[in-house]
Amino acid sequence: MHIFLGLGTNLGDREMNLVTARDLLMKHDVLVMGQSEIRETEPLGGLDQPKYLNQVIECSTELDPFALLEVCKQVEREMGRPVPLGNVSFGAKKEWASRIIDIDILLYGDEKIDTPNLKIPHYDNANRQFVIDGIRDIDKTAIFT
Ligand code: PH2
Ligand code: MG
Ligand code: MG
Repeated sequence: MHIFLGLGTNLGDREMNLVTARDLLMKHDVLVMGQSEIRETEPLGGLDQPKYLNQVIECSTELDPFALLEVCKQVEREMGRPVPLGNVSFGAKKEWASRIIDIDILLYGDEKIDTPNLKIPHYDNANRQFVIDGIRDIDKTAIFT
């Protein structure tokens, strides 16, 4: 399946965190085929945090969406991101702590999934300029709804 993932980091060596995330995804059956420019962005929601580096990557994988979500979380853990306690709802701002790495599934082919733990497309794609610009770096024809 042809997928787009969003990478975000605002702690530590941010450039290196993006490299490490791409390398680890490749080790977990996610083939990285293309990458957007890297953008430095203000934290969403006006939070008092360091600035982020954001990048979109284009990948190919045989993993189904739920297995892919587990791989994203696995790579986040391998890079040392603490696992949140309990259930965190989408867009809950208290979830938005600074992070070494965040890997979000932005698009999974044309699939639409709406479950409590996984929403595809990502619920906030159309509101995040760094996501729109990142996908457009790779696919000039992308349309956001
Ligand atoms: N991700 C968040 C919260 N805030 N801000 C920026 N600039 N970039 C992000 O990737 C980001 C954020 C939640 O995942
Ligand atoms: Mg995110
Ligand atoms: Mg995330």
